[in-house]
Amino acid sequence: MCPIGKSCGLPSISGYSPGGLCLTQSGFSGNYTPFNLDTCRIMIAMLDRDYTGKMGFNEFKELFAALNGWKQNFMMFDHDRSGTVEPHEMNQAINAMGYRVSPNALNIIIKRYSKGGRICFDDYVACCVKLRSLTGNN
Ligand SMILES: [Ca+2]
Repeated sequence: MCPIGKSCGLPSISGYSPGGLCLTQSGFSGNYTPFNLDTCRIMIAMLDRDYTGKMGFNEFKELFAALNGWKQNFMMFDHDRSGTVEPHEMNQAINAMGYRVSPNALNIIIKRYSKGGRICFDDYVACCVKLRSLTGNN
């Protein structure tokens, strides 16, 4: 099964998990909303160092490890278990990842990634990818 989604056209990676794994299907993200294609594209762009537009198995493993970390982080800071991270929770999460951002930068991040003041896991991951690329922590 394709790790990204049926419509992405990428080759499938089979045997990685029972029944395959698809980032756009629920399951990986648990109770949270499955990834949308935009987030998937951002994730692929982050790891596609040879610019082939495809994700190799090692790149996929790296993404999988990063996602697990972000998911644990997300769940840890979603104190009220709302399935979303609110601005004050986001501040703690960003600090925990080792980033120091100004209040102004935090406001911009929240404006960019939240919907109605709440950040869902999907957008949280997109934000993590962005922070990672901005800080050159690739
Ligand atoms: Ca919350």
